[in-house]
Amino acid sequence: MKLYSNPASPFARKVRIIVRELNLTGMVDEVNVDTRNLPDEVRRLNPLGKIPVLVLNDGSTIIDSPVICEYLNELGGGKFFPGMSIWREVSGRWRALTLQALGDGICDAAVARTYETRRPAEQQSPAQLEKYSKAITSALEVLEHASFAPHITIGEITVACAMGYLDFRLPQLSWRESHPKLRDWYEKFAQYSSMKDTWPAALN
Ligand SMILES: N[C@@H](CCC(=O)N[C@@H](CS)C(=O)NCC(=O)O)C(=O)O
Repeated sequence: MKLYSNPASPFARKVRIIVRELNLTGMVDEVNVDTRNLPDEVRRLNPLGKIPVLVLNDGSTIIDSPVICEYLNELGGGKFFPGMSIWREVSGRWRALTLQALGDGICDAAVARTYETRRPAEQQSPAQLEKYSKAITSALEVLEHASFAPHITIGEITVACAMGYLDFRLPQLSWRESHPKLRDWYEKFAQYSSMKDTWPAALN
């Protein structure tokens, strides 16, 4: 299988963590692409022009990190996507998927904010920048009071990738000071070797 990825992408990082946790590294060839100048090959595979993209050995394509992660979880017999559990909602599937949506939402806002600040200063929209910042700080407030599972789910992985991306692209946010519970949880989570092995970095 071929994974079109980028070392700075928090969405690709989710996939790369699952690959490592499930010992699938020998089956997945990670190909780094420049998201500022996406190759036509990737645009053909994903009409949305985004990574990550996973191409299976039969040539079929899976896009969007939640879908790719769930596919690899099935393939590798993982437990990152809990099954349905009506009576254990807090530790069940909907908690994990909602946490994933929150983490992905932070990344959407942080990535969009990063792209906005790369535009010439006179073209940047202060209202858009404010909107992205507000989404990030509001989501952080919710995460400070969230209950994280003792076992890892896709929710925990996604939130950890979001925090790593904030440290990488928005260090001035200094989120740790005002979110001590989240900080303590994250500092432990960041010790997993799959986290250390996928630390965000610029491509060039
Ligand atoms: N919902 C998508 C988001 C993917 C995404 O936004 N990827 C960014 C890189 S971090 C990208 O490819 N951006 C290229 C662009 O928008 O031009 C997912 O979860 O995979």
